[in-house]
Amino acid sequence: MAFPLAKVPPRGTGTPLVLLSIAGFDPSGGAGILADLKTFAALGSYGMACITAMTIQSTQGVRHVFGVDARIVRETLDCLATDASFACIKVGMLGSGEIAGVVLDWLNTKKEVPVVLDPVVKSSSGKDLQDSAGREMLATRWLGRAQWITPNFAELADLTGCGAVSGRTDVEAAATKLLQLATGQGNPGLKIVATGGEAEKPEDLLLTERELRWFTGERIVTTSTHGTGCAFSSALAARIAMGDPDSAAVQAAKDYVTGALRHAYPVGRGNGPLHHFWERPVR
Ligand code: PXL
Repeated sequence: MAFPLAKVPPRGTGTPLVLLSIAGFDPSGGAGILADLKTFAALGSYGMACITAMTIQSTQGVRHVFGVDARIVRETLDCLATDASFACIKVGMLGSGEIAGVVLDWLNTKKEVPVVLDPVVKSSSGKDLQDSAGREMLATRWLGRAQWITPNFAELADLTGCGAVSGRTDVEAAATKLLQLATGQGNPGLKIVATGGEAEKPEDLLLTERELRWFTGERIVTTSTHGTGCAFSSALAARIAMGDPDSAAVQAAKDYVTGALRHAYPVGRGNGPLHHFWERPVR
């Protein structure tokens, strides 16, 4: 039956902010692009996505990882860019040096768009989500392109070669080293959020050229933590796109993730997802 024209709801008048996630696909929806797009939507933005790798996984862990053909990645990015302007681009799992190179080359043609890089290395279940060439490229070339980077403490150690990083002194030293590496790549303005959500006393460090600030969080006891880093970096991208000052963007992303952890619901038998729409409950 045709829908009577008069009953068609009016289209929204505001133009949404369009965000792009370049990341892996997690079919269980807790991490990767599905989590990113849910987060963008929860924060009122429109999300587009380019898949870099397919994973086979459930809440119980990652079984396999398959990279997407680099030509598909490049053409997807070119296709979307002829159509939309992005307010911010979030980059998550890249999977390999080859894909990391193709994505970086493309991003270098879009210098005006801020990039939030979540330097994903391993899944929480310990599976490699990045090969050694990709890890190398993150540390040696990507720090020159990202405006923001959101490593957890293990990723911070990996990127800087600092060994194990724990406690404020270590984290500040490693983040300072990361900023020096970025400066060496021509990017002294890199903004680093080192996320310490896994720690007993969760604390995140914001380090920029101008600011060193700790954000103390609340420990939420839950097993539904799969994709916490994806949600954080996507929420940060959404808030940056909205024009928040640095500290306000970090605090807002943190508050969003804390709420999504607190309201997480049981899905699957393993480490479940966050409740991305906790501020607007859905069944
Ligand atoms: O949470 C890191 C992560 C990022 N991206 C994808 C993942 C995971 C963890 O499993 O599967 C696609």
